[in-house]
Amino acid sequence: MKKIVAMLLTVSMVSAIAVGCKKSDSKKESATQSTESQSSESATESSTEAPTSAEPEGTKPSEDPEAGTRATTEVKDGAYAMDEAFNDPSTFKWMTYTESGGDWEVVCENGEMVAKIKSTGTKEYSCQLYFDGVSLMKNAKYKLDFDIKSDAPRTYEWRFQLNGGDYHAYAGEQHVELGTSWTHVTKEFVMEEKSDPSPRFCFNVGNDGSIKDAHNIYIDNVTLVILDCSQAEKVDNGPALNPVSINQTGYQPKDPKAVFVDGTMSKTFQIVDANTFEIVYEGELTAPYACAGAGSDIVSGDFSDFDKPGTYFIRTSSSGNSYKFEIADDVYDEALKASILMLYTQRCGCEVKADIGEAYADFTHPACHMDQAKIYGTDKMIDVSGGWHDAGDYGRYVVPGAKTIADLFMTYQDTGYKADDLGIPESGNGVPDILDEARYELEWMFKMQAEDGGVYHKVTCDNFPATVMPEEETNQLLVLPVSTTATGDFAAVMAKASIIYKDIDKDFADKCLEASKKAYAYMEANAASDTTGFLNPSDVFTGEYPDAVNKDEFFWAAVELYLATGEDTYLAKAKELYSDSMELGLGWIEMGLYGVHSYLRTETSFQKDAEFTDKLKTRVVDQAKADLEKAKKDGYYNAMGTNYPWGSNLTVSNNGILYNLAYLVSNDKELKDLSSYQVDYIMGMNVCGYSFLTGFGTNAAEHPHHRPSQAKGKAVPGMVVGGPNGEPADPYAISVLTGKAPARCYCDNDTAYSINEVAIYWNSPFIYILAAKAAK
Ligand SMILES: [Ca+2]
Ligand SMILES: [Ca+2]
Ligand SMILES: [Ca+2]
Repeated sequence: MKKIVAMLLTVSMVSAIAVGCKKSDSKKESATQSTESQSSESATESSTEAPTSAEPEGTKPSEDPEAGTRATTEVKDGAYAMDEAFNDPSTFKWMTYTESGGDWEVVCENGEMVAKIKSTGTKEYSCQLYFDGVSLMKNAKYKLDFDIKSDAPRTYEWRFQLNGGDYHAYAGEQHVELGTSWTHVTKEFVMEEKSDPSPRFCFNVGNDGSIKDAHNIYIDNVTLVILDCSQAEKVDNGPALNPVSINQTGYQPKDPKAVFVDGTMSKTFQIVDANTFEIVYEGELTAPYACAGAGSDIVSGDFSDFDKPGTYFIRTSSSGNSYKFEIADDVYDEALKASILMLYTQRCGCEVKADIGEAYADFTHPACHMDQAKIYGTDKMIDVSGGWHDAGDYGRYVVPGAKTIADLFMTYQDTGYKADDLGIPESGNGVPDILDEARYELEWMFKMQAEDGGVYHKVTCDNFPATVMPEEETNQLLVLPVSTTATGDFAAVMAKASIIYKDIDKDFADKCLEASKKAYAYMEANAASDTTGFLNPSDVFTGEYPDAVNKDEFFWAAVELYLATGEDTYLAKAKELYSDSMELGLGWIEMGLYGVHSYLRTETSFQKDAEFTDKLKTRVVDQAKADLEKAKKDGYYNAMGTNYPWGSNLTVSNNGILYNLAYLVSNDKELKDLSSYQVDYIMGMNVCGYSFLTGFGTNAAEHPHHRPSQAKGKAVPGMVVGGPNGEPADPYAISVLTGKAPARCYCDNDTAYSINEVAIYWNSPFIYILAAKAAK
């Protein structure tokens, strides 16, 4: 994943920073995604008002001594929402977006912003200068001013636009004539659409249809002043939070059950029957204690011993009521089914049908991405159809695909979930549908293996598509180079598949084992010399999944091949690669726990080295128990403290897998309960008061960053959104969440891709912990 770094930058750094720096946690994205789908700018301009009035051309008006210091977030008439004088390069915060052949450099020099354009590219926004960090309020009247000139006559475009979705303009002008002497531009406009806390202001100075030669454009004194906000609608930051949080879907009678209250006033709680309003249970709340993630004091209660089926809500003595919830044996059936069907709806290269249920009727689509893909840097075309779309985009990436498959395999192994009636094309074939779903991805992965055994990192177009359904993404598909992380993951997951499918389809299992061995041989020859991992070429902007350490992937592969073949050389290699400093991760960067899990969950006859077995077991149980102490202390049974990374719900679910594994090897019931609480957290027992599973809960995420959901204006059900991100990294989230405590950094907005995207591998660990909780 990549993110924009918000800090003081020197101007020469701007281009590099706009591409971002590596972030070592859960989710891929690149800063360029914030400008993805620029091509859809068919600008329904909603601004009205007077045309640009240009002052007499000539010299730039002399600068106000206060210029550059007046910007404020205050909302009042006369306030400067933007005040950019470019007199101090250390505070320069404009960014660049470049595509389709644009080639340029932007600097802040001599008190001006200078765009040194070498090539204008092919599109008007091939060279885009942009500024994030203002907001526009509905019905407010604004005045924009700036000075501009160019070395060579040309036209340009300026606009305030929606920072996501179709990127349409709120206000702007196209084909504005620009001469070689300074022009002062003044424009008044009223924001007529709903208030937007994070629009983007930009100058598009790429291809204007005429100029091709290198030239410079100079800009200065960019200001935006609120002229009249008497009728303005202030920015809406979402519904008020319910401070009383529970699993909004509910509980099975046997489940542990907890209520958390954000606030310290309440001393007691009651469970109220939602139909009869009868009080059926009364309990005490704890004394207040500090919740680090929420940055506040909370109280909590336990009602694990209340197990009577029905529909209820919790009433607290001074903090109001919780949302309704149910207690029933089958309370998770639909949620579990939907969280698996999410993967079916992500299928690429086949028709997706509505046989799985009415809720999916809007999301059917014909087979997509069927054209041959070009191997990057060559003219060779290959068929790589199939697999799952990764996330909110339509890329297909081996690394997260392998994680998703591995989670489904562990679900099959550890929870006994074997439903064969989900409605997917393979339902009723006698094979558990989660294995059929996993096989759909495995069949695609075979196509991603090169002849030398190495595995291509990903197949995507060169950039993210607009907000369209998958069959409408028709740009050239590119197969990106082999990586050792993809190859290691492939070797591991194929070996594991050969075990899982041995008794289901022997030929398929054999094919998986053969592919695994080929990939493993590639790792033996290449893993040690690869110290950088995969990085995007400069003209590819889709998810990178960068990971410079392949030891954990290699370790996992060695363990799985040992278990698949019984050959001691693989075990020896696994022990050689293992170290106590290897993180027990299930991320996509750290995959070590997959190997540890498989080893600890195999038949004891394979665990020949008792010392090694004990070491792994102890690490897993110790780590889970350390988390248990943290989780009890911090509230919401969450052990993340103040570290809520991008895709924190992945961390929550991965933690839940670790806790359940620790329970399976230790039989410590408290660890099983801790895993169960991670499900409750995702489904509503969190300080945000949101169910992070679309379609389930009174207050569930409804606006995920997910193209089919955005295109249809409703969310595919059963998707886990990324969740709170203590370092918001997209303009919308930065705008509405900056300054909040990490556990509260959530907003249900589809442009907030660093908060509210979805991904196959965010669903898959949730599938595991929900299936483990629901296991009868
Ligand atoms: Ca200046
Ligand atoms: Ca089946
Ligand atoms: Ca790794």
